Amino acid sequence: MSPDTSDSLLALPAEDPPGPAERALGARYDHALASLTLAFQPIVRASDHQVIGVEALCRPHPSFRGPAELIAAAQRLGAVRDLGRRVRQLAAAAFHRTRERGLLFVNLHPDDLLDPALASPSAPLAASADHVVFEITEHSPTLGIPDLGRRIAGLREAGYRVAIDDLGAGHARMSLFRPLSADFIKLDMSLSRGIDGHPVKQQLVESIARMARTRGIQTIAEGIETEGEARILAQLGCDHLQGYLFGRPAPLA
Ligand code: G
Ligand code: MN
Repeated sequence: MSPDTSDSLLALPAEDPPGPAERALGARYDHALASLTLAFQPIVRASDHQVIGVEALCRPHPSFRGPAELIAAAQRLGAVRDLGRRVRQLAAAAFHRTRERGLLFVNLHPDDLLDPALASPSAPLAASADHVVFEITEHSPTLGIPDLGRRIAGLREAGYRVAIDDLGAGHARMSLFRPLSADFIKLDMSLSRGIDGHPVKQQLVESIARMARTRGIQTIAEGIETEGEARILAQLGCDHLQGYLFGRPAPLA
């Protein structure tokens, strides 16, 4: 594993020599990175449930409990960009098989936005940029990214589309709206959950969907598990839906 250098948001301070625990984590992490796979979850149009694309999700080796734990390890090891590059390489390798299903949504860590390789013309996804949507999460580290608006504009100039991920999650601050021109907004599953019996969530989602539409931004509601949630979200003006009701994340057939 080659640690990230330079202006990473998350790299360990250089004066921290790796102890035994760090080295063990590093070995476990290296193995998980080498055996990393992706699962793909469909995103469907709200009006007729036609698949418009798939989201690529990390599926690490079982020595990590899930993507969040793998990302936390990468952060501790100062290797977040390595992980992001690996994910985009795997996504690119799967592209010819996801293409028939429309757009390919790929999650970025805030630190990936500082990686010069991200928007490079020789990046693995560059040739398919017009089918790729990068999901940018609203987690608070995003606040620390210099020139966030310019970096997002650079991705769009390189042909990618951009989604704001997890809007409405606990950590969300709506801060990404400020500099942003996005193509999609993804509403966190906490907004979808039980929305058919929750008038306040309905009002919130309806006003977000309306605001997005007037700006030419499409909305995707996440975490749909019931027909009732799907029906009301379509009525409230969400363009697309994602969740177990339509398909769990799964390897490509
Ligand atoms: O942060 P992001 O929205 O990319 O996270 C997606 C995560 O949500 C994945 O780990 C995926 O397995 C999970 N997920 C996807 N659909 C559903 C759903 O309908 N219900 C629940 N509980 N989790 C879901
Ligand atoms: Mn996502």
